[in-house]
Amino acid sequence: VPTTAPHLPAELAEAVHSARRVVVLSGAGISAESGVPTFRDAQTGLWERFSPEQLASEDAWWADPALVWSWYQWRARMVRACAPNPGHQAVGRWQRALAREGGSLQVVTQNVDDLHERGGAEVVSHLHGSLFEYRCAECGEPAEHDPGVAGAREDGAALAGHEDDLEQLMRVPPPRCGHCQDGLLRPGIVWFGEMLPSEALERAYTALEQCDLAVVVGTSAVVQPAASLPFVALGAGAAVVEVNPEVTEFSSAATWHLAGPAGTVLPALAD
Ligand code: BJW
Repeated sequence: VPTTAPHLPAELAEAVHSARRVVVLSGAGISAESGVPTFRDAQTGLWERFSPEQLASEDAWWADPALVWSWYQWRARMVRACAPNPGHQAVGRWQRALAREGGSLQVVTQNVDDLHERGGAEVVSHLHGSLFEYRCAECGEPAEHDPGVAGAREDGAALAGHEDDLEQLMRVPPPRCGHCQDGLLRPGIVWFGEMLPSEALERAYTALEQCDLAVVVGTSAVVQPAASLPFVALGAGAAVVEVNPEVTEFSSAATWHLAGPAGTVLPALAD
């Protein structure tokens, strides 16, 4: 994996230079260099250590709300302790530069962290929700305050040694909804088998249909419907550059594949 800025092919450099409407479609890999685990990477991926069936579906929630709640609280604490990396920051700089020139850069992310925002970029679409938003599992009302902090241990570090062992995870029952006073609050995450928020998906389709360059970064491109979005850009005649140290399901269709980490390659594209 190269750690020095890549030399961009001349045609790609020209496409980047002339692009006025850019979309960055990101996945977990853009946050990997911040210390946030991806899902499917060998050894370090969350799904290597935890079972998605036990944690990331509605069935899992109803089977054991305290386990699912506590696992997401651990994830939220872990993300809070991480900082945006040069990849997130490059996206923010590129967005501001294009806006100054009358263009636009729209960020569509599958990530449930807030590192794009903390890296200085506005996000038009969080396709899979957020670790920091909650709603009632019964009445659907969003929680007004982040209930994760109250009653939860702030010392994420104390749990760090046990994070790969659900038996050791300190179980905190989910709080009740302040609106209906009955249902339990659940994480505002899109689990397997759930529909994506329709506005977020519509904004993503619109952005990709209208862009002249899409950058697909840090995603294995296996989870639908997000994995189909790069094809929307290609179908609309846009060039699509993939940034990923590994070859993915999408690589053979990409206009360019830049094999390197986001924190090195995105600054080379943005600056
Ligand atoms: C770097 C890097 C560096 C590393 N720089 N890069 C068959 C059966 C059942 C269901 C389905 C089925 N076929 C399709 C489905 C539907 C299902 C699906 O797609 N499943 C597939 C896995 C097969 N999709 C859904 O269920 C979606 N809903 C839906 O379709 O509704 C309609 C429907 C309903 C009922 C039935 C069927 C359809 C919802 C999907 C929600 C996904 N949610 C998750 C979990 C969120 C919870 C949580 O955070 O805990 O979202 S899954 C997980 O994967 C997470 C991610 O957003 C998502 C994508 O992962 P991502 O970002 O690509 O990460 P990785 O780890 O896969 O890849 C990281 C990449 O980074 C790698 O390529 C690395 O190389 C790279 N990398 N370091 C750059 N430094």
